[in-house]
Amino acid sequence: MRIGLVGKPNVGKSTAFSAMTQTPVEIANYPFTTIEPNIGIAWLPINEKCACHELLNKKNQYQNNETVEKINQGSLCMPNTGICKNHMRMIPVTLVDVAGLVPGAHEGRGRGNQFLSDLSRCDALIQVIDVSGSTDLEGNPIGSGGPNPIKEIEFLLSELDSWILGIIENGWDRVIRKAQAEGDIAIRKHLSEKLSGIGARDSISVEALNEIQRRFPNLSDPQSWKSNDLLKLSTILRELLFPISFAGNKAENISFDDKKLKSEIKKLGGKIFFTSAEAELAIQRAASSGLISVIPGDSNFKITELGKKNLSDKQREALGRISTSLSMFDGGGLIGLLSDIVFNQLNYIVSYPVNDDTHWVDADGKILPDAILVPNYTTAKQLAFLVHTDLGENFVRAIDAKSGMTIAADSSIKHGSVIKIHSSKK
Ligand SMILES: Nc1nc2c(ncn2[C@@H]2O[C@H](COP(=O)(O)OP(=O)(O)OP(=O)(O)O)[C@@H](O)[C@H]2O)c(=O)[nH]1
Ligand SMILES: [Mg+2]
Repeated sequence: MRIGLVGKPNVGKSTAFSAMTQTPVEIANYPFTTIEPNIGIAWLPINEKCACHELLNKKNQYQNNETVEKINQGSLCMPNTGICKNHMRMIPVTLVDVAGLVPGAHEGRGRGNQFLSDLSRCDALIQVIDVSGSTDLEGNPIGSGGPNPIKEIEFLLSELDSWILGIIENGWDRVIRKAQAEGDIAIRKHLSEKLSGIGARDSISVEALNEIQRRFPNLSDPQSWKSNDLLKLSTILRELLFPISFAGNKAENISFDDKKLKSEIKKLGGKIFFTSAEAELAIQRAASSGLISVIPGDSNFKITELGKKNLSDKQREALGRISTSLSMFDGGGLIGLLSDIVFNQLNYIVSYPVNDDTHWVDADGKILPDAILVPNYTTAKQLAFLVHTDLGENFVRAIDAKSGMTIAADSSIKHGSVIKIHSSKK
């Protein structure tokens, strides 16, 4: 899973990146602080209790004090990557924080749109917008009175469309000549080839060509399309390739009507979460220093023993104020937004492959070592391929370890399922 952070310069993309990945990066109050992309891992809590909670209940039915001892640690998992604490299992999501984009980037303004290729292979985008009005459309600090964030959204979407248009327009005349001999298949091939460079799935060209026909039933045959028709196709491709959500950042100083903004963004087909990346970063830094403990996506914190010894009254007060300001926003801030994208919008689910469906362990006895993100409706056999090609090729059947039921090769697996895959190869 790969999510790109985009937006005009100086809105807080890198601050959001740093808060979510706990990686220090350059942050400053002027445009184009970031030039080379920052790439890092955000740990996203699964949106339901980890499977180890059910395992614990199962064990408690049959066992005694030894298990109770482990309850205190709040987890039974031995993850290969990430952690599980209080039955909250974290999964990795790659974040890409790119350079700011200004209107006219596709014509080479600002940093141009070279960097957009850094967004290749992203499954979705988060556009960070400035809802405090403290920057102009090019990211220059202006104190207050900045443009309506809807303008930021409109220009960014149109720059993305122009970027995709540039990709598919390249070689279009040649393809049209080819299509006169070979038919529309030449167009499909051209689109697939061009778009594979930015990580598009093979079926994208067919999906987009079907969609353009549905939206514009009177549009001429592709062979006579002009640039403005190709732009319509680019918009559809952008929507298919890069579903986009919005972080209304600097929200502690919001200077626009939040309800109006929400409904305007809804009309554009998106969803906004109000955030304060700077506040989240401050909380995160205090947590990384061991002074406080926080639950991801929660604005509350607890002062640790170390914090009790080292935090001054002033620092405690400041953290308290920050936490209160974060509690004003619905939806769990940046992690809430990430969770919404992964689980609600992209509709991914989590599965725990194991080697032993009684004890839910791998070959080395590690409990629930892997929690993997897969698209909803992934079949048991597809899951086997994702775990290992060998397992997919020699697939016999899968067992749902929670229910003990067999899952047929082409049946979908469920969110939170613990799966043992039987293969014909020993
Ligand atoms: N008030 C306020 N300021 C913020 C917030 N998030 C970031 N900032 C500030 O906004 C400025 C820009 O932050 P960056 O994270 O560097 O912005 P960016 O979008 O990555 O900027 P470029 O890399 O130049 O495109 C910095 O001064 C941050 O401290 C926020 O939630 N509230
Ligand atoms: Mg930046």
